[in-house]
Amino acid sequence: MDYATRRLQIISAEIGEGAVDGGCKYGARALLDAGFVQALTDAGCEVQALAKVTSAPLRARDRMDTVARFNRALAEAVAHRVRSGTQLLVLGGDHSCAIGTWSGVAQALSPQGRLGLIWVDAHLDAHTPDSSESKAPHGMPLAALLGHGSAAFTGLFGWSGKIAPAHLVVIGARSYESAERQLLETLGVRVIYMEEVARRGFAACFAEAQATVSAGCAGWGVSFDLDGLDPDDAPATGTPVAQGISLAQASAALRRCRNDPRFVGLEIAEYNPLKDYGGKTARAVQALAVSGLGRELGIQAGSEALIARSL
Ligand SMILES: [Mn+2]
Repeated sequence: MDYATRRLQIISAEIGEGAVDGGCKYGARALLDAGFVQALTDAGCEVQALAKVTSAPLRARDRMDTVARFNRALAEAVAHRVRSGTQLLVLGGDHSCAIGTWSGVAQALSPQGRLGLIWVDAHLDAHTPDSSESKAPHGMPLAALLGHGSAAFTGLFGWSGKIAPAHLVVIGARSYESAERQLLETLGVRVIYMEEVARRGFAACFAEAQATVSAGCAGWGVSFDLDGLDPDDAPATGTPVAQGISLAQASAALRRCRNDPRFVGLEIAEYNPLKDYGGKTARAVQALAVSGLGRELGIQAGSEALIARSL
């Protein structure tokens, strides 16, 4: 399957219940209202359809249950679209949506092989309900995708371990608890902590990650938590952490996704429009999406101009 030549489908993952502050639920809608589709169209994408999955209000349900139900629906929507050969952009939503996004992709790819994933994040998101103090599900999606934690998160489509540790690379981590680090170390996941990113540059780290996750997999994707970026470039995220990846470096590196026939999709999570005074973070999201998914050939000149314009 050559995903890079296919049309692009955008799925809005409208969930905020996975976080302490629920503002990310409105992230996708705010981005689309601000001309996101036009920016992608200008970058040569043929945007085919816009789907939306929305979490049910909490009311009587507990948070874990609301997040699990939402992710089952999201995973079905994602799997359906990946099977049809389309490339995906999932707009969060708090990062608990990654459970549904990548379970759906893994399920759709499973007849051909495994899924590879690059996880850009300030956090490790590798908590289980036992290790998490806050109990917030957006701190758990990576553990869930690796098969650890609540069965309602790990067991979508009746199987667990949607991502094998060898097919995962985490980049940018700088705020985490020891139980999370221990879980990932025990599993042998390659984590490129922020010190290493600062030393080597994001481009080199991303290139290494791309080589790792695309080796021996049927397709690969990127889950980009905006808090991986420096708060100077993306202040309006669920949980900002200082000393992050610069937007310029991230945008440049994401261009490596273009024209890779096995790049199945990009997820961008944790945009909180309620904190986005002036729209700076929305422009950052747009720059990342255009960088990763833009279609034009003769990339260098064209995309530099596009990115400059969208900043
Ligand atoms: Mn995250």
